Amino acid sequence: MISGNFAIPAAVQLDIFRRMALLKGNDERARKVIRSGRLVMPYYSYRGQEVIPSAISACLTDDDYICTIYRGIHDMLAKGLPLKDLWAELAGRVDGTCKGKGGPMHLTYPAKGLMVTTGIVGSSLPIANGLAWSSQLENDDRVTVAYFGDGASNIGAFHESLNLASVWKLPVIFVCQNNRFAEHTAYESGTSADRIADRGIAYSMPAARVDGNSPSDVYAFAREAVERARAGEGPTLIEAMTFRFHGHIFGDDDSYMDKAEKAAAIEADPYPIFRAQLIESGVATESELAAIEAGIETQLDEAVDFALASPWPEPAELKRDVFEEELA
Ligand SMILES: Cc1ncc(C[n+]2csc(CCOP(=O)(O)OP(=O)(O)O)c2C)c(N)n1
Repeated sequence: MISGNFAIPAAVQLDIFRRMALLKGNDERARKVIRSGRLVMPYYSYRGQEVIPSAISACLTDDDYICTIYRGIHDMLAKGLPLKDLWAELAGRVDGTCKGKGGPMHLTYPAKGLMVTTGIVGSSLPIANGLAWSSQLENDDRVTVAYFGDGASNIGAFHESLNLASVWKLPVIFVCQNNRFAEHTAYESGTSADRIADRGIAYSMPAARVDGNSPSDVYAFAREAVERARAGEGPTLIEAMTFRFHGHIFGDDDSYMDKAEKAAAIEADPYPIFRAQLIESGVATESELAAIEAGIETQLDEAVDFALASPWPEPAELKRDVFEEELA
């Protein structure tokens, strides 16, 4: 596992913290709103995994692309999905990113390079390859990140995508968020490799397992990967070790998760640890960080109210933007 205290500039640390605070606040709000009965939706909590997209997004520009999965609201938000557009889509309203037709599992926002959220396990990778191939052909300097879980690394599309990306030297970064579970199946019960990063060797690409709780480790390795991709040197596989604090989906009975392992992971929650580090190292004061968090709560209040006041789509909306030729 790549780890260590890579020094990253104070401004970047604060940038990563802002993204993490947004992600954590949003997840807590989503679960609260569902519990209140104001909104009904399928919800896959990403709580515990905030560091990974926060540190990676700090290496990307708005023009770079990402593809992610149903448990990917954190990936989208970290790269700039506006909260109001997100919440209107969660609520299935016309002001949502997909005009209310996508819902929480199908978010898209091309203005920030957020190209697809998919519910088909493993399918973020071949789509990312397609985007990266278009960047290679257009020579547009964009990098594409494909996010996926550890379970997805056992799907054929993972292997086919790594192979082709390596042969064609595509500007793509494959980021596995190894949260130790695929739905209700523990890692060891479904995955032959001790480390998913080892699978990169079979496809001749740089690969590493990194501590997904360490903003500096994720940032350092992702930056190298982005530089390699932009220089035309091809793909990278990153396996970021993390833990899913909640069950697979909201309402899931998580009795299949080892209680001691879960308690230890929550005890090692990277958010309060990073927050304390920023204060100790003088990057920010307690009141500055509290102001960031309070600002996020206000934005969330506004986003939820905006979403629930937004109109429902009209029936005619069902056919719009679905087929190449609009039906009468
Ligand atoms: C092709 C396919 N097979 C099975 C499923 C059912 N399914 C939904 S989530 C999931 C587990 C995926 O786990 P992982 O890739 O580790 O992602 P995580 O949910 O942990 O983020 C499965 C098997 C699916 N959606 N798509």
